[in-house]
Parts: sequence; structure tokens; C-alpha cells
Amino acid sequence: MTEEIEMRSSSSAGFTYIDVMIAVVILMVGILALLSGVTGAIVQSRSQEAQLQAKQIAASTMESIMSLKETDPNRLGWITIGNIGANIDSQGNPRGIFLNGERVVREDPGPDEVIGTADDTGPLIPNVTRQIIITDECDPDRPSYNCPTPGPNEVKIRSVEVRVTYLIGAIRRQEVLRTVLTDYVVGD
Ligand SMILES: [Ca+2]
Repeated sequence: MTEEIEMRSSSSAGFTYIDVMIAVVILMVGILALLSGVTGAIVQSRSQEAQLQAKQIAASTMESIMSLKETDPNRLGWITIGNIGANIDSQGNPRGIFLNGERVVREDPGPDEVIGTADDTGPLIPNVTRQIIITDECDPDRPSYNCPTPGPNEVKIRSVEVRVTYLIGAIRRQEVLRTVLTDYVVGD
């Protein structure tokens, strides 16, 4: 009887050092797994936010370029839809207004109310750059001076590409929008 009582008391004598260590390790593994899950979710949500912002910048830039076609031709209009140095008139004067190369992005379109030009103003949007590439396309039926077979017509078709590059940590990602704009009116 005495022996039985002694055995019970020794088996329930409490946790040994090893028991505690094992429990701590199991707890740590659990906490680490939880933390890595939370961190992963935060990174993913930030990455989705940055992607959404890049898409919005690309879309608003493209809209701004497209709406330029409809503006007063005495102020801006179709002839200004080009990169700086492009869209040369008969006297050789370039009329394109969009900045060349990969540029920082500012929040306000500036006095000309057009996004992506030299007068853009306001705070910089961090970790984002934008490139606007506007290319004249040849219309074989109405060739322009810069076509393989040159002709006297004004350029009527331009392809537009807007690339918005953004950073997720150290990783560069890009949102690209492309469209083709034409300046035909009935009768052309
Ligand atoms: Ca502007």
C-alpha cells in the first residue's frame, strides 16, 4: 500500500525540465507559424494595394492622353499627342508634349491639365515611375512623311503605351496599358 502511494506521487510529481522545454518549443513553433501567416497576409495586401494604385495611374494617364484628342486644337489637340521632340510640323517644329523615358509620378496634372507632361506638379507618388511611349503608325492609304513610302498626309494613327513600374520591397513590377488612337473624321 505504501509502495503504491509512493509510485503515484512520483509519476505526478510535476513537469520535468525536459517537459517544459518541449512545451516551449511547441509553443514557439505555433507562434512563429502564426506570425509568418500574419506577415504574409500583410505583404500580400500591400502588394495588392500597390498593384491597384499602379493600374489606376496607368488608366488615368491613358484617359488623359485620349481626352487630349477632343480638346481645343488651338490649345492642344491631336497634334500634341506625341513624345517631346516628335510630331514635327511642316516647318520642322516638334509639337509632342509627353515626357520621354521613365519618370517620377506627381499627383497633379499641372496647368495644362494633362497627365505626364513637363508641368505636372504636386507631391511625388513614392516608389512609382511612369513611361509614356507614343508611336506614329503608317496608314498605307494615307501615307505620311515618316512612312516607308512617304506621303504628304498628316499622321492619323498613333499607338500609345503607358508603363507604370512599382516596387514591392525590392521587386519591380509593371502595369502596362496599350491602345491605338486615330484622328479620322467622316470624309477622310
Ligand atoms: Ca501636365
